[in-house]
Amino acid sequence: MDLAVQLAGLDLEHPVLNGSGTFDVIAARRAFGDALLAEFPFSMFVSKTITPEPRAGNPPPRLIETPAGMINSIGLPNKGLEGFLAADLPVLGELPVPLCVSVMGTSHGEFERLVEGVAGRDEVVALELNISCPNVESGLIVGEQAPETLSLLQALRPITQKPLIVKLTPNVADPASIARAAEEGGADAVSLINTLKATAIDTRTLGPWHGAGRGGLSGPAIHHVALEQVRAVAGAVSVPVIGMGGIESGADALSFLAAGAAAVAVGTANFRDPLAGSRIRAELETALAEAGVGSISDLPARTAPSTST
Ligand code: RRO
Repeated sequence: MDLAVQLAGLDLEHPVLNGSGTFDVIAARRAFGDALLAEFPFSMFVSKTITPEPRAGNPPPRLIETPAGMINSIGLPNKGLEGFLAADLPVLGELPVPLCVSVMGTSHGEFERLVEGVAGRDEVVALELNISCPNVESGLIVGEQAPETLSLLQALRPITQKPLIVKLTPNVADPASIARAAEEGGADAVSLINTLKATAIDTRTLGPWHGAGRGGLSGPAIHHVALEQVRAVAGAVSVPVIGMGGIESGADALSFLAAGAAAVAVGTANFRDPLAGSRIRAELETALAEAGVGSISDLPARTAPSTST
């Protein structure tokens, strides 16, 4: 079956991407060698989020497994913009699929610097704006406020014609209102969900498990929350939606497509099996055939969006 999709003007071989920060492609390349490139699990690679300056990330412990999921508190360790451009981009640019670079700033100025630094590079076909960070000027978390989201997009949209994909947080009452603000500001696509705020307690110390005190829950535990948010957002905007949250199988991926997503991203499953994306893509083909769907273009994201929220 032809699984090709068009996403924000990009032609992708199939609809399975990775969630930002869930697949260390440089380590995977070391482990799997060129076999990884010959059968790359994703149709576009989304980088770990980068910030303007280098960051060490949060103190350990950073991860805990939970029933059907995990809570991470990684804290954005990265080399910073200059380090990323010098050390990581040349390696990511050799991948056999288009590259989307994920960025996060704490002010319009920081975001502008990141978008200017990344968007001009030929290796980069799209940018993901991770808006889960507090704005240092207003103190508000950008992605939790529609006006903040709109004004950020209005500042960034003139800088590049490359697709801007806004990564939405699930930690709001009405994600569709944030998605609409992103669309109004000129976003080309939205992706959701990021992790749900979560806490684990270390019952030996009675304090928080994570070094940073709390984290974000991902994995199958959040799958149906994500599906509901994707359904609501896909019904509220005309731009394509990338759905993610606990995808473990082709049937899970198909559920997101049926809920209105144009593409899906595999996240937590990559930690257990770096080739999960390839398996899920193969299973998606079978699941589509079993559902009697002859072509991916027959799915809801390609028809008029519904107005229900
Ligand atoms: O690095 C992290 O701790 C992190 C990020 Br930037 C994010 O967007 N979502 C998440 O669950 N963890």
